Amino acid sequence: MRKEIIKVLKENLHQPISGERLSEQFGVSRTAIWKNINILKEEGYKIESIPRKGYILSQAPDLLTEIEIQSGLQTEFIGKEIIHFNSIPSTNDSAKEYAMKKAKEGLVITAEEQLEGRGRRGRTWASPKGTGIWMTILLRPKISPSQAPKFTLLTAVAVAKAIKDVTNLDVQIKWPNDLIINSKKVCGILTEMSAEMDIINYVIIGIGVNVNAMQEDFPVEVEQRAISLAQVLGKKVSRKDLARRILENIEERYFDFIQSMNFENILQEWRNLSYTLGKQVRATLNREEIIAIAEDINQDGALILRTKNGDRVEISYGDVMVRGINGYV
Ligand code: BT5
Repeated sequence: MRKEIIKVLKENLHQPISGERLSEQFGVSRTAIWKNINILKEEGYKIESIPRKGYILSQAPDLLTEIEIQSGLQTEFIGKEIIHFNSIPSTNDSAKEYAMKKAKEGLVITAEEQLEGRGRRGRTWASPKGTGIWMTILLRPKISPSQAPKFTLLTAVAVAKAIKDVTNLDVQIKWPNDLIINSKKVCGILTEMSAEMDIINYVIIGIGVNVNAMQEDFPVEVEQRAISLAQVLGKKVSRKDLARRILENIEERYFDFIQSMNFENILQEWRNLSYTLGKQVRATLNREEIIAIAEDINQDGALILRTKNGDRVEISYGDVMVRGINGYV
């Protein structure tokens, strides 16, 4: 009911809505309405009570809740259902549980804080409360499991563009899954899937964006490598606006890819946003370190390197270090 109350108040931003009207509309007592208004206030909604007139919403909090993300969301299926947690071990783990319980494609899990946020290969992802976007999207694409890595590239492009759309900041993509600004990591993506021989059961795309974190919010182990949008801009960014734009940008590219089965547009966007291509990189191949120039990526998201003696090498997973002005990043 609280979601519905907010909806009504949002539709009537300039006109107080009486407790009586709300109680009639929802078939509950005026005291029940009053109690719910108080809970909403505790959640951060600024609701004024104008004597003999009713309630008016003057400010909504920057929370990653269903109501806040959905208001103004222009998607057909991604984010039609959003489950929001105040605190959770990991939105990817939660999405997995819902996926196994037959949740619909497009479900989004969001959290204000993750206690066990995960990176790749057992690494951790710092997710301090209320400072970032920690969210996971569930998809059920009818394509072969070998195509799944494409979703990481697609998401990296979609998030980079969303950041540009909302803040006008230019972010670059460091292969395979980092978004960086000023050589520091502002976003990480963790794509996981469940599949059988030739079909995908589900893909879950976990996205972590440092939005309003300050240096002291990051744990010491990551503070040298991490950066937030607010740190670069010198002002706060609306997390809900950015989350909404991310969902829209992902859906647009997802439709484009699934309907055409052509990944070229996304690859081209990826190349234009790449931090890695054209630079010297350090990579590990068969336990041996190689130094090479990153030439391109292929359809499967593998990085194509050219070594000094002209050999062409493909790297499908792992990390590479990219040489920048201050050494390797
Ligand atoms: C990633 O892994 O970059 C994937 C991160 C995905 C996080 C999202 S949040 C929502 C969803 N739920 C989850 O549990 N996870 C996903 P990887 O490339 O392995 O990078 C991990 C490394 O990034 C760590 O070892 C740290 O060095 C660094 N790191 C950790 N937290 C960071 C942060 N908040 N900002 C920048 N760097 C961070």
